[in-house]
Amino acid sequence: THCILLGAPMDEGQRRPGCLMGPAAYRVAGLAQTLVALNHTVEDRGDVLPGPAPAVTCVNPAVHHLPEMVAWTDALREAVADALPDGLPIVMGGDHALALGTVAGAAVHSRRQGRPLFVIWLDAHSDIHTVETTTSGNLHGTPMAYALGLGGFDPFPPFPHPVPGQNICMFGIRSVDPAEHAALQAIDITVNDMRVLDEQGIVAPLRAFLDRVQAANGMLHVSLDVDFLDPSIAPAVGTTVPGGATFREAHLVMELLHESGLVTSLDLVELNPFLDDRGRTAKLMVDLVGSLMGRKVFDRPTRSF
Ligand code: DIR
Ligand code: MN
Ligand code: MN
Ligand code: MN
Repeated sequence: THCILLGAPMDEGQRRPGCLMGPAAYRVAGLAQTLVALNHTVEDRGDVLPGPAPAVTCVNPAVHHLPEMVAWTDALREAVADALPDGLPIVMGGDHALALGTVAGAAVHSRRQGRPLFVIWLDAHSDIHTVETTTSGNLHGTPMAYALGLGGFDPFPPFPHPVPGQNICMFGIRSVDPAEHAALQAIDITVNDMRVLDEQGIVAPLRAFLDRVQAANGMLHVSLDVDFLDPSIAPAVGTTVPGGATFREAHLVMELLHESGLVTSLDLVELNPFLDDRGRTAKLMVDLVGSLMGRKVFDRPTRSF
């Protein structure tokens, strides 16, 4: 696979500074070298540069850094849509607000290909606030609602080709605000919260979704938030929530995604290197990308997904 690295050094989607050092941390932790060692080719296109922030405002006074996020959304949508014809874009964040742009870019490309877009959201949070419902004002809590084409995103360009709820699958969810709960109830969307993983494990729900992606000849965007992982193994994130995915669960997700052969784009979000413990979270994220891109101990008989 030709892997295209794109840096998104931004942290205006939440309030704790530091995520903008994420792209540098992934480079230091050896993301490119890991991919090359797995016989992939790597092209680091450097950091995406947003245009000037437009003069936009919104009715919700809690929201901060709206103009900056509109500029990032435009720049990242174009960067991802430009990269997809050439290979597999891996966007190194940056906080999760970057997915406002990356999923939009994937949607532009999938429409051009005439193939449906599917999204896997690996996160403690459902990130399904609109600009109007967010009470924290942190736009990293909004990209799912934008991708669904929900209203309440007036200052943003309309989402190119909204992703139907049935094409979205969330894993690891364990922190949902009241307005998000209402949104999730109103939409046909698969939310595998931690209770589902406790009862069924991660394999059955993931395979069920991947079967649907394959049957539809879909493209698959994976958005991996560091807080999907349990804070004991991934401390470098501003919004830790106890009870997250274990080391093995996370690697298993990545290994199954690799075996499916369906992944077409990837976000790595919310890494805050300032909060890390000797780079262990950055290294874990790089190792998870290794599993996603084919690292394994032994080959296993392939299952037809
Ligand atoms: C909370 C936290 N739901 C909010 N969200 C996220 O601020 O809207 N934290 N995404 O990582
Ligand atoms: Mn700022
Ligand atoms: Mn998130
Ligand atoms: Mn999160």
